[in-house]
Amino acid sequence: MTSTRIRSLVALGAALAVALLPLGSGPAAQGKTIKIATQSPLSGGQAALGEGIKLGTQLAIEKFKVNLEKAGFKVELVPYDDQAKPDVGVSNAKNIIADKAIMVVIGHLNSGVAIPSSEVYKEDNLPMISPANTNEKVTDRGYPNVNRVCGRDDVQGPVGAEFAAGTLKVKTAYVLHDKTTYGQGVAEAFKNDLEKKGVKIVGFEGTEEKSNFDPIVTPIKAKNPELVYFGGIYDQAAPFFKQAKEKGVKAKFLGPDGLDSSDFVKIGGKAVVGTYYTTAAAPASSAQAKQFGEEYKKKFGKNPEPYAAESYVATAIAIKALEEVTKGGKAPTREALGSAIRKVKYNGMTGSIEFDDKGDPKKASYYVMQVTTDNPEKWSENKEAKRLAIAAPAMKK
Ligand code: ABU
Repeated sequence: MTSTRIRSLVALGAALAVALLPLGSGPAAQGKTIKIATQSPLSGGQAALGEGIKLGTQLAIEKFKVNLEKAGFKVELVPYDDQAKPDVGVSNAKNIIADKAIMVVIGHLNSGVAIPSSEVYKEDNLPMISPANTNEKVTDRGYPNVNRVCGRDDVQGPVGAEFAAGTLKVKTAYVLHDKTTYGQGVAEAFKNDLEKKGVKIVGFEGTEEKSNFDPIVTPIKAKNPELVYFGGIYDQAAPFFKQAKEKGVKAKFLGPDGLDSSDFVKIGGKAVVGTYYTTAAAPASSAQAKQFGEEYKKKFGKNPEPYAAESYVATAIAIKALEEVTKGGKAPTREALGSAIRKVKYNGMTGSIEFDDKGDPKKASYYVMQVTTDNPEKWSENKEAKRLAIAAPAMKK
């Protein structure tokens, strides 16, 4: 056989191989792995919510990766444990941007971790879609790679204040926070709005205490407020409210979405039944959320924690955008994916989502809930007292 004939046969073989690829695939796609990272606390006191972020993402990848696989890509989840610590989140973020197969991060749980970590993602235009970070600074920096599918604390705080003053009709409140970007931020937003509504703030302080709240509870008891608000997360809020109740504080209890976890009652027990909380996580009552809950329980043997559904939605949006930028089997770039994510119009479990120019959903839902049972298995049955859809505030100049 002449060398010309051999070259022709090789060329024909290559052409046939390309022709046999699935529709839409191209040489760039073959064997390429697209990694989707999560960053959330997978260890420590906030692991219940952090694991939900990982598992919600996992479920969405398994459900929606089919088109990317048909195009020749492998799609993989790479979960990172940020331990709810800013320095760990940043260190993980450096490893994440170094892995060029990682195209998007779904995370974090804690705004105080998301904000510095996303400074690192920004260095390489790596898109992040947060399912749960509510502090306004997450998106108010106006970064093109940073998005969230949930609401914001400069709305959530006032939603809580309106409920406290308008519905509970309290006249006095004591406001405590955990000194984090999130906890202090939402507590200030709540307090400022409550004051405007004429409610007297009899105390405002921050604490990092996790177990012995005696020195805090004693003065609160002496001031006898009608409401005690805790801006922080359930692992700290639950023991605080439990001890306050057991030591005779008669106030109503209220907090933000950091309380929204079945671990709140696992830790606080009967003492925290009746507590009110605002949240930006959709309660598991809609038909689609119920179906998600069933699929999640079947796969993982447990109920989804709040923000697992939002993680699923964030991942579905990321995959929709990945399909767009890999059309024709093109290898995706982080920058192209970031632009495509901003353009996605998504309609699913938590409603319709379209991002504004800073990465907030144009409209987000906020809920006021009340804890109805100390059974963690029944967290999804908590009573919905109020539901509001509110437009994202414009970018602050
Ligand atoms: N929004 C709930 C989780 C706390 C945070 O945003 O930091």
